[in-house]
Amino acid sequence: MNLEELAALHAKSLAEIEQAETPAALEQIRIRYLGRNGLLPAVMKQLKDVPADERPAFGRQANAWRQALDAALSTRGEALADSPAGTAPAFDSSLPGRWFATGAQHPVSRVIDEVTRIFGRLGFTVADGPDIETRFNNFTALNTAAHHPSMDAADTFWFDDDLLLRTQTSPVQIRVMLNHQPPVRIITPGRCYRRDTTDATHSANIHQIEGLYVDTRPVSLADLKATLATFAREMMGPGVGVRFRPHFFPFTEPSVEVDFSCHLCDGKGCRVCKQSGWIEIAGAGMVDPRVYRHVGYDPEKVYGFAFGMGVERIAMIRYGIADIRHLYENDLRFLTQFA
Ligand code: 2U9
Repeated sequence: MNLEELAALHAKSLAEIEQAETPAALEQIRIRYLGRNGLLPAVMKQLKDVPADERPAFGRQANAWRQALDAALSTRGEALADSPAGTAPAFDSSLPGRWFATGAQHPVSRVIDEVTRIFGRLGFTVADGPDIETRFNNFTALNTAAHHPSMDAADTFWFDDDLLLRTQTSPVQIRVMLNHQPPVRIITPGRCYRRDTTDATHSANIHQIEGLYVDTRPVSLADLKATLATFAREMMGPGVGVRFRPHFFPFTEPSVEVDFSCHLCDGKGCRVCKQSGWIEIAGAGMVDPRVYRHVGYDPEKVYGFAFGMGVERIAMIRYGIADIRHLYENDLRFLTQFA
């Protein structure tokens, strides 16, 4: 082979590469020229037969060819990979689909799901009811005094004298007791409405989870405490502390407020627990006998406890959210953090 023939082979090989239609065809060309038994190694082997005065030029030309082959193969290879014809087969219906992470569960839904799961294991089923309620279900049956300030138009959204947007989910439990005999063991997650002015910790629209257990066998405050302590451990881990402080609610007697030890400082005191080491999580108590009378239960024959907690509050504590408004502004940069 002489220099001219080598130049011709060089040009032909580049033209073939340029015309290759698929990655497979390109690979065939690569093997033909650069493979172990390819033309370029064959040319290199002939180098010793080239007349001595032509040899350096021939060697340089052969090396230039190798570099040109490498460059042309990689350029054409990239071009074919980018083009649809290069990704044969274009669509393989036997491959599993790709999962696109397009969203995340809302922190409020996450808390509701988790609390529901925990109480589900303790035998509680979920009950729900309408957002628009009657004065009786929302206030009267819950032993709210006739002119209690919470019924004021400044605090509650009224439609007329009787209908309102429920201010808590307790009316759901009233409905269940009106329609079912004990035992009743339910939790009621749902939306509630209050005429609150919105700020970092208040919103006119919040979610609550309330629970109710009523039975004909004795149910005591000790059962309530054990149930909420179990809930605390399931929610926060085995090391959490739980304390009960006496309180007053119209619908329970006796009543307590329930605190969990602060999970951020382990009870030592920090900004979140306002240096107290404790975070208020729920209210609870033994169902007031007057509530039983309103739903037709005999207060001498039934025993029960109830509790309630605010979902947004728990979500904020749990996920370190400083402002309740973040939960309702639908900013995906915020919401997708909770994937
Ligand atoms: C019936 C009888 C009693 C539900 C209860 C609380 C205590 C309570 C608040 C917690 C934070 C509401 O979101 S919050 O502001 N709730 O403190 N709720 S006992 O008691 C009931 C419910 C239904 C028939």
